[in-house]
Amino acid sequence: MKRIINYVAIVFLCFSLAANEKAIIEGLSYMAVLPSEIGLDLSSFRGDSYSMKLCDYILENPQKSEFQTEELVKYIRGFSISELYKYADRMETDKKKNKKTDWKNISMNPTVWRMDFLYDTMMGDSDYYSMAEEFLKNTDPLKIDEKRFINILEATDYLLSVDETEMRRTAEDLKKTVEGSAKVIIGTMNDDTFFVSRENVLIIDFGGDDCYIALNDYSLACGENGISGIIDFHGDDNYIGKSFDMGCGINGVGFIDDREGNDAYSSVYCSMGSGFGGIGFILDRGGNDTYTGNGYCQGFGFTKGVGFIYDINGNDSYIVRNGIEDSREAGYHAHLSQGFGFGMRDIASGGVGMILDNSGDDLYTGEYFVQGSSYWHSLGILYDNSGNDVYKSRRYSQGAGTHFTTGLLFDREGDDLYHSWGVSQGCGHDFSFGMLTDYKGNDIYYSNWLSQGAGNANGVGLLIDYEGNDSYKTVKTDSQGWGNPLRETFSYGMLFDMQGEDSFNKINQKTEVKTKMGVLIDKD
Ligand SMILES: [Ca+2]
Ligand SMILES: [Ca+2]
Ligand SMILES: [Ca+2]
Ligand SMILES: [Ca+2]
Repeated sequence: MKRIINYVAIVFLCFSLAANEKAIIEGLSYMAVLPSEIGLDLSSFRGDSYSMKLCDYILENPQKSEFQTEELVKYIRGFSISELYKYADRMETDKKKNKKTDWKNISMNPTVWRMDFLYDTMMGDSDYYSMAEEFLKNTDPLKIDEKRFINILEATDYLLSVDETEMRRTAEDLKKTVEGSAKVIIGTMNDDTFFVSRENVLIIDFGGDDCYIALNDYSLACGENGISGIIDFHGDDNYIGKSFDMGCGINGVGFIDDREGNDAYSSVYCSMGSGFGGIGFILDRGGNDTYTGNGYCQGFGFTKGVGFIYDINGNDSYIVRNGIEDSREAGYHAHLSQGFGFGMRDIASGGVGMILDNSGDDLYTGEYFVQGSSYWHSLGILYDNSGNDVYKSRRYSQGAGTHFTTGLLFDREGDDLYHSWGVSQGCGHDFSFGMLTDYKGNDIYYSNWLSQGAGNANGVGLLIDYEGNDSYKTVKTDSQGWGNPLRETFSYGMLFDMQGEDSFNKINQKTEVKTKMGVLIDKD
């Protein structure tokens, strides 16, 4: 009877909903579960003052994930950094913007940041906690001068909106105006090499194949309590960083806006679109690009931070390798990258990390915690809009949430390959939500265990595939629509394939409700 009632409610609801939400509602009905039952009631858990509203909202309303992601995509595509941050933090936006940037007010009081507690595995507990506490003190939402911070975000919006002609006309004036708040360097039409040794530097370059080199940590395109950026109009450029750079915002904004060319970005940690109580991003508008790092990079959002890469054109490679060995498995590394949100467990909520790749055949490779995943009250999103893509990872990846958090992977078009080892491809672990949604193309999914729509320890994992002839392969049975009971409450897993000739572990299987907590649906 309950199922019939649910069905009536569902038919009624479906007229007004986004595609993905409809699929979630329809799929859950096979288990007689309503969307409200997969959301977490956060009021029964202790929160902290650092949480970002969007992260909480999605955890409470996971069926709204696609809609909320499209909101973020809209702000990123509109180059509106201020609206993006406001939406992630408070889910509010302003129709009325300040008319003029106050260029004298784009840097705040200097703070000496030391944040290697994030990746220094040799550090003792007492150093770790005192450094983390220092960071939290400086990022305390109650103490931040919000007006000044919004001014910095709007200054960034302005810089992204200036075209080449306008920039040529105004660059010298900008240099004079900004003097004192940030250092401005204007490059030549030749192939320049820039060595950068400090934070809060703006570089504007109109031509040539350039090389940008960080001499220290916290330097190249690192905005600390201020703004730092590179606007490069032409050429094939090479960016070489250390850590906390190349689009790193620490209570400020750090960015790279590369308008053209095949570019190579390489750095170590906390880089290439990483935000710590601020926004860090790379906006690459064209060409075939390569991004290489060791961790905490390529769309990484830490506490009160947003980090993203928006790559508009070309066939790109996102590579994270080596770095910190993961304590769970020798030989593999904890990468925390490629659309990853990270909070400090039991200490402070995390932020929003995202990759938005608009077109091209792309490669994403990493090991633990990558490709639309997150840890502890955060949000990680990988959104690939088109092309035939390859996703390769090890664990906690490809739409995976671990501990009170959300991880999402959306792939809109193309024949894609998803390869991982476990806890991946739509997996929620420990009061978390993980979802992989693929809309078009003939896709291949491969993983060994706890994947392809798996919920574990009160988590919810969904894999939804719309069009195409797809192949799904797993080794263990805790996958492809699997959930387990724990702590007298739910875990749900769902694999929902809408169309096409599909194979599930080499069998053309039909819909199977495995348990009250797990379902595999093959509609056509
Ligand atoms: Ca250049
Ligand atoms: Ca490029
Ligand atoms: Ca792509
Ligand atoms: Ca696809």
